[in-house]
Amino acid sequence: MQRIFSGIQPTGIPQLGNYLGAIRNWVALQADHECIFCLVDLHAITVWQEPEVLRQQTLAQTAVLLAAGIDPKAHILFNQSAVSAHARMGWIFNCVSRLGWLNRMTQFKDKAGKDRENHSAGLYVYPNLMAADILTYKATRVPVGDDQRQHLELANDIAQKFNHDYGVEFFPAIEALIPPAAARIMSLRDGTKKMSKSDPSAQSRIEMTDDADTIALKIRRAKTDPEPLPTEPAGLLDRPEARNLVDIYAVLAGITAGEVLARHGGEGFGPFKAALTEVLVQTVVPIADETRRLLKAPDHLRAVLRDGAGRAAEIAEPIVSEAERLVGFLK
Ligand code: AQP
Repeated sequence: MQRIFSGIQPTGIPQLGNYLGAIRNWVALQADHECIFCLVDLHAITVWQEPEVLRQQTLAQTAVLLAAGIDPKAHILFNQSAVSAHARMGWIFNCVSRLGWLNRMTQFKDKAGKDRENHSAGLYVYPNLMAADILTYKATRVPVGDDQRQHLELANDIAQKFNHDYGVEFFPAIEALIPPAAARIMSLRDGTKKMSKSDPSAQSRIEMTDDADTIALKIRRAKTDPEPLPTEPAGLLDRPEARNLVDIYAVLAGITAGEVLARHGGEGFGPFKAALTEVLVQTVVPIADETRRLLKAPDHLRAVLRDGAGRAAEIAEPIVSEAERLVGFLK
């Protein structure tokens, strides 16, 4: 059975993009993979996090993942900082990875913007730690959204360079599992920007804890253009907001964008948004309700993470110890 590693940052409440691009896929992969799912709190602090909020968000994300169908007994769910192997492997990879490789990472450029000098060194080396997260478990498959493709290519480069430098076949090749549909869900306020849980505007995203009224309001307010929906997908090409809403509908209803337009093409956004709200409510509200129930028992959520961290460390420790021996650390 192939081993999967995937992570999500506890930087806010998971949004629809996290769910459709990652979490939903994680749930399905549990059937035929050995899965390790991680709340990557070391990554979260690459940008400022209020300490108490970070703790709360770690628990809230745990609740959303359980509510969405992650099985913490059959698989492993834990928070990254609880397993020291990540930081140890991350440091080794900081020394294997090249500045030239990191300079090409578009996520750093997007997140740092023009104010590059004022961002943490952690944000810059983030992809090295992400490579460490995966390779500390010698995971071979990584389900991620399309936005993470470049980081996974870098992880493969790091693994290959490590193997080459130390003359071993220690780390395996990693395969990105990117869902064909829903690879990138865009902001409800700007169809050219990805939906993000840390976007300052809560109106830009559907959160996986939103209730039916909130979803309806956010979709009613979602940015669109004055034209009715086209009848063919080609008509969506230069209409990013319309395309995003059609894509979201298609993924949730399990149909193609063409099929959505066969049903709704020619309609104004009013009726289409009502139909979209209905499919969103069907998916999001049961998860939101279950999340609220689970959040009433924070001790249970902490116990789930503690148990997961113990089992993750059992896998990670021999691998990181061997990597440390290979680089020459005295044991
Ligand atoms: N808009 C998106 N569409 C599709 N997939 C997405 N993912 C995130 N946003 C979208 C996927 O969710 C997984 C977990 O992401 P993350 O929390 O580790 O970091 P992120 O990609 O930076 O997500 P956010 O929501 O944008 O977080 P912040 O605002 O903190 O930066 C990944 O597999 C990602 O592909």
